[in-house]
Amino acid sequence: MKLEKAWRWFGKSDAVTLDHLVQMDIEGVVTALHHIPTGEVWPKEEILAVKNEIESRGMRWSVVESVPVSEQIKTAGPMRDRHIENYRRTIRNLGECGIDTVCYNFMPVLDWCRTILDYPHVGGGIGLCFDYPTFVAFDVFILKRPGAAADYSAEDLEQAGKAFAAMTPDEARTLSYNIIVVTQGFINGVIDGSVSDPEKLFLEYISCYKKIDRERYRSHLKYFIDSLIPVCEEYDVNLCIHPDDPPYPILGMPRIMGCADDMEWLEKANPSLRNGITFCTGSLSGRHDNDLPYMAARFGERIHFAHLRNTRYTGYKSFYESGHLYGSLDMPAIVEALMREQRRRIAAGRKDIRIPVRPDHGIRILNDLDCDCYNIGYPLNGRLRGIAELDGLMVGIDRMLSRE
Ligand code: DNO
Repeated sequence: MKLEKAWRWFGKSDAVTLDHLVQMDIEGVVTALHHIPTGEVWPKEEILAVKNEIESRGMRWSVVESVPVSEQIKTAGPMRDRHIENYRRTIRNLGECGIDTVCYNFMPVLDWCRTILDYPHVGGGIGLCFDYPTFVAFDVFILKRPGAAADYSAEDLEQAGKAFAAMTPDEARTLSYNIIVVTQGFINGVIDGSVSDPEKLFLEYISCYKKIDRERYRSHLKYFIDSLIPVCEEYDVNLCIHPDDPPYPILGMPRIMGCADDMEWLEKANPSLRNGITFCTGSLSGRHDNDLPYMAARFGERIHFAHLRNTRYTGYKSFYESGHLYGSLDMPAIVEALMREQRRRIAAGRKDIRIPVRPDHGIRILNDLDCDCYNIGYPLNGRLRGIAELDGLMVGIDRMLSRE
């Protein structure tokens, strides 16, 4: 048995249609009701409409990515309990419609973060990159976050100074807009293209974290999880947290889901297997000391969904996205660990043996380069190449395991 081949679909506005997914042999669709504002309940009729569209083509709505967690919940603001109650109602509605896996993240203000969106690959492809000195330059010299310089070493600041000096004013503006808006808007980020001064609003959001350190932030995550797990248990829904990307604190705010210690904390915080993990290899690879095959095996029982992609390290805390199979990560060892976990679940008689995997991001190649119709990081050909590579890998590992 292989892991379920899944694909992120952004709904009716996506240039890659559900019919395309059928042609690509996709089994599971990963999607969300992107039009519902964060904090509000997802109505059952709307969930069912999307589910029926997917099922009428012989696929399943395999994972919700994501039901976004509001800043009120993350910062324990005055609307926290109301938003959590709405989240519980959404889980209940999803469960009643037979949708059993919900991905979320608990990253403050920003979701994923990339500094270069057109990193050149051999032969003309382009992909995404996180360059740490460029990121520090954004924080200290462009955004000018109060107190930012104190968060970095002299060496970091020197490198950032050089990166900033090499930028034109236009490049600096684009960098900031890419980080705050372009990479966030289409995934229900807190700031979309409609505001007149995104940097000002961004700084306001960041300032809400002034008094929230790592321990306090963990307590906010625990409060959220403890409020949801009883509903997840009752309605058979697996909740799975997406790791921080990159997996360490940025912009002076805590990030608490980036390594094995954090996952151990999660497990202890609420031992229910409904309290699960989205195993995102690309995000976790941002810490060079993360041993991903070990983590996939160690936390396997609560991994309900995986994002597979590779990266190559270019320097201290810096990397570029190198496609799916090849790069600094040992992808065969990671996939083997997940497939062994699936076999363990079958042997143990567990019901949730499906582990959907989606090709995460992709390099823009071939005619991806001719159109701007795809969301940043989500081109058609690059991801299709990724799922094809991963599928071949799974066929080989399945054969190997069945001979043991
Ligand atoms: C970026 C994605 C993330 C992810 C969320 C999950 O491409 O991997 O935006 O969907 O963090 O909540």
